[in-house]
Amino acid sequence: MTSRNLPGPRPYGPAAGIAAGVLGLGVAELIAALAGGASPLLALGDRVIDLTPRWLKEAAVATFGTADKPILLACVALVTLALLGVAGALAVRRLALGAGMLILLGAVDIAALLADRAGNGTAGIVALVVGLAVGIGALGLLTRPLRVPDRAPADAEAPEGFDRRRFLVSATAVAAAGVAGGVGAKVVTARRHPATTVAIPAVVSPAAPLPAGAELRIDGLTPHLTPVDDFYRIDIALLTPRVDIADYRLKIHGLVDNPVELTYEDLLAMPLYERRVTICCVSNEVGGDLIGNATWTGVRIRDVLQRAGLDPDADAVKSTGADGITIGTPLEALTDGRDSLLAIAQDGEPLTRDHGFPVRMVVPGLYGYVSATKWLTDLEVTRFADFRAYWTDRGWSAEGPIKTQCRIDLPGEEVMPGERTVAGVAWAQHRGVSKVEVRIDDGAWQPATLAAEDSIDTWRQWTFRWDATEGEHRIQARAYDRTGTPQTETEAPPAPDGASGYPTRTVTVG
Ligand SMILES: Nc1nc2c(c(=O)[nH]1)N[C@H]1C(S)=C(S)[C@@H](COP(=O)(O)O)O[C@H]1N2
Ligand SMILES: [Mo]
Repeated sequence: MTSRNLPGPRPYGPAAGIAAGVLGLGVAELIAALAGGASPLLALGDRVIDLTPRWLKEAAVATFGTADKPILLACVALVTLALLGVAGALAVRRLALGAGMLILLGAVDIAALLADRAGNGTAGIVALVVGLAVGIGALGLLTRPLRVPDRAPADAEAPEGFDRRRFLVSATAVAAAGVAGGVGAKVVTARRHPATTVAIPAVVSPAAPLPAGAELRIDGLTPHLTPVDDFYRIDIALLTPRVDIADYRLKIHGLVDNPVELTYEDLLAMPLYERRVTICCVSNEVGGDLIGNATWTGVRIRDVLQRAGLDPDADAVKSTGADGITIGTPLEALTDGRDSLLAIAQDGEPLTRDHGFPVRMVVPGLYGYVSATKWLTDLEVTRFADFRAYWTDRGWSAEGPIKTQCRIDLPGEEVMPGERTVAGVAWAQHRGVSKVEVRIDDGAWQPATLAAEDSIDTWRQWTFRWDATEGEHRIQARAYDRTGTPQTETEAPPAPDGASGYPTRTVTVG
């Protein structure tokens, strides 16, 4: 009494598994959102990010750039759906097998929630357990009419008397209820964090006017100031954290005389400084674009640290973001007089969520992974010997001064013969760029013309006139910092402390 007369195996089992799983997940997401806990799905994605080995993460960033996160989420979703399908197929044979598979998947997710970086996993776990129970119940009901006797052939997935229409209607309804739960979770989360408008008070120390000639205005050359919308974004947050200004607290503690807790208003009431600083990512390849220059407004970090009073034994600050990241910064870079800021605004507007709203760190001269903490919630004054930061745990250097580098933006890969403009940007934050040289086809190094210097904390545009002759040519550039040291010729990958080598552009002239 089997379905031998039906053509081939039917997707009913997998469909039932996916529908039931989607319902369970939707229920879990909704309850987690209502309880203000971590999202079970995103926790899974976060764990995948944390466990991804360095080489794979670099390859992902290199291949997909900023699209690496949506792609990762899509992969997690696809794998989850596939496993739910397997659970459904198993449930057709025996419900306990399918239920066991769902419990296994739930256990993996619970492990991910237990490791929630922001320590917000408990409510998520409760939500997941409820979702799991609902999912198993739905799996049982959906697969009941499909369950085949033990000795039935393997391809028999729809016994006689199975009402296909009825199954499709109920499976669709179950899956739709799950999707509704997920949408509901999004609505609940958005409601809990209403958009707030913030007025940035007047600054006591505005940025110096941009020197004439710092922006060369050449088509195709990177502009001196990077618009917020074009600013590179690198972080481990699958979903940018939503931090409410009303509940915002910045804790300053550790090796201090008196721990301090500051609200957002407290920060706004302190003297505000406005500075242009170029920040960049240690993952930037030679010639890459994980770098940007902006005007930041904020409180000086040393002013905040002074309010707490520093223990002379301290040599580091461990900062924490609302995404749960920890970042270690040399105390010296925060107190030696450079413009290290707790920024609240970028280009005069409150920070965007992508770039760290409401408060982030900006430290001239250090790669972002050791200094530029977004969604900042905690500053612990400590010693490098006493902690490990998120990326130091993953093989990156504990300290990350920016390496002198430059990039060739122009010309394109194909040009006509004649006088051509070679141009780009060079950076050596907090040392300053003093010289850029260009060589063609391994010839002699020739000086490029530098744009006016904005400050030693910003990059500098440069240009070079090139008499392009027919054929294929190789253009290379190198920058010097103000100590007279040229950038390193030896090629090195981004890990563990920043890429080096000369940027190269091959151009076909003709
Ligand atoms: N909270 C938090 N802050 C963070 C990160 C992060 O993952 N989480 N990434 C850092 C890295 S590696 C860089 S390069 C800069 C990038 O800042 P941006 O995204 O505003 O350009 O932020 C830093 N601050
Ligand atoms: Mo970075």
